[in-house]
Amino acid sequence: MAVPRVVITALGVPGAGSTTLLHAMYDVLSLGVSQGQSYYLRAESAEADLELRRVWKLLADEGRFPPRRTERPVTHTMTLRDGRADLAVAEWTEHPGDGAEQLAESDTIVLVLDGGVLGDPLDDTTRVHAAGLIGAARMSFLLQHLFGLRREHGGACPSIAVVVTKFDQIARGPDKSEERLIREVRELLPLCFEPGTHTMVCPVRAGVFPGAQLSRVDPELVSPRWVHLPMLFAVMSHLDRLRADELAACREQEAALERDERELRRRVGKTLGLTGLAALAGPWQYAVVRGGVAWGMQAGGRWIRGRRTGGEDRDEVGRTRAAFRRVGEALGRPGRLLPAHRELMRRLGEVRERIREIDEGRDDRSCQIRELGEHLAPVPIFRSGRRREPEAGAPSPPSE
Ligand SMILES: Nc1nc2c(ncn2[C@@H]2O[C@H](COP(=O)(O)OP(=O)(O)OP(=O)(O)O)[C@@H](O)[C@H]2O)c(=O)[nH]1
Ligand SMILES: [Mg+2]
Repeated sequence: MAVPRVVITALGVPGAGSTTLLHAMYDVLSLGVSQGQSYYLRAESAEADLELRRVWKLLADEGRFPPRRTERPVTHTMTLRDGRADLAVAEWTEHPGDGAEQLAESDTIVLVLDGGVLGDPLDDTTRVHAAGLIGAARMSFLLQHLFGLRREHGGACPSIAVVVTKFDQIARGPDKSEERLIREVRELLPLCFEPGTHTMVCPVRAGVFPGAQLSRVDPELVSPRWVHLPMLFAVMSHLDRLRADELAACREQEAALERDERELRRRVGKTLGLTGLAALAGPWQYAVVRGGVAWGMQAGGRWIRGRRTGGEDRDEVGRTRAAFRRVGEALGRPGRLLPAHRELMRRLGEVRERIREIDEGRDDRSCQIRELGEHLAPVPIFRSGRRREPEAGAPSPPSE
């Protein structure tokens, strides 16, 4: 199976923390994360790896944040691997949010919200201000545009990772901050929770710093948290979509094979209504003898040619009747049907087994989705606005 490509677009106002997130994510995942299944990220070339790492090292070693106002859009191509194989090739683009067309191909949209703006609980007045600062209106416009395009041309909506950066700046009050953030996000970006959406809300941080717009910090304070989860979510939601697509294709194939099988039965049934039938060797499945002419029928039920027999031969009439009976009996028992029918039933059996495998989550892709889901258990994921229940034994949210 070809390694799937996942197109990821990160949108955020200048200063929201997109570039820091990207480099922190690469650093964490290029080293690898391990908990049950392990995951590793690899840039497409040694030079690209060096560049991604260099920017992060500036922060981790010298306390200097990446250069601001990154030239955008800029795309990084990386391969995500689990312990066994390549899972997906991810194209991660930092997008300025000014050209809606470029977004159309995205499988996942990462909405980067500046956590420095969401630090304190919002009320009706401050919410309007915060919505302006995080660029909520533009994000909603772009999402509506995208959803509209997908509805028009068919296809699933891209999944959405709402990433709240600078989690170290989020005030910890009596109200649990993660729950408050989720409520806030739902009010600021309700479109992310509409029917048909698949959305993660993920607070991240590069470290615990004394401010939200510093250019230099003490490198000792660098301690990235959950920065790799948006990438794992993007790949998981893409695999999930491929799984749904394969299931739909299998169901279509099953319906088509069932139609063919009914048609074959109908034709055979009609043939049996004629005067006589003889089982023939060679490419023919069986033949009808009528008026001294034997007609052969090939796999798939197409008449192929007629051949003269030696007229009314008593023995042949006897053999024809016996074959007629045998085919009639066989029709009631799928295991012993005509070869063409047997082949149809074999393919139908294969397709039905694949459907069962996917339905019961026994196929490779379902296993990969489950394993990625285990890593994502600490953050809330919503389908059409409904929160996924955390997996049993999931780690608890960060407590600092
Ligand atoms: N407290 C805190 N500040 C952060 C964190 N991540 C980023 N910042 C601050 O946010 C600033 C902007 O981060 P960038 O990653 O450059 O943001 P950007 O979205 O790429 O910004 P532009 O390239 O200008 O569009 C940084 O210079 C830091 O001051 C974090 O985890 N915690
Ligand atoms: Mg930047």
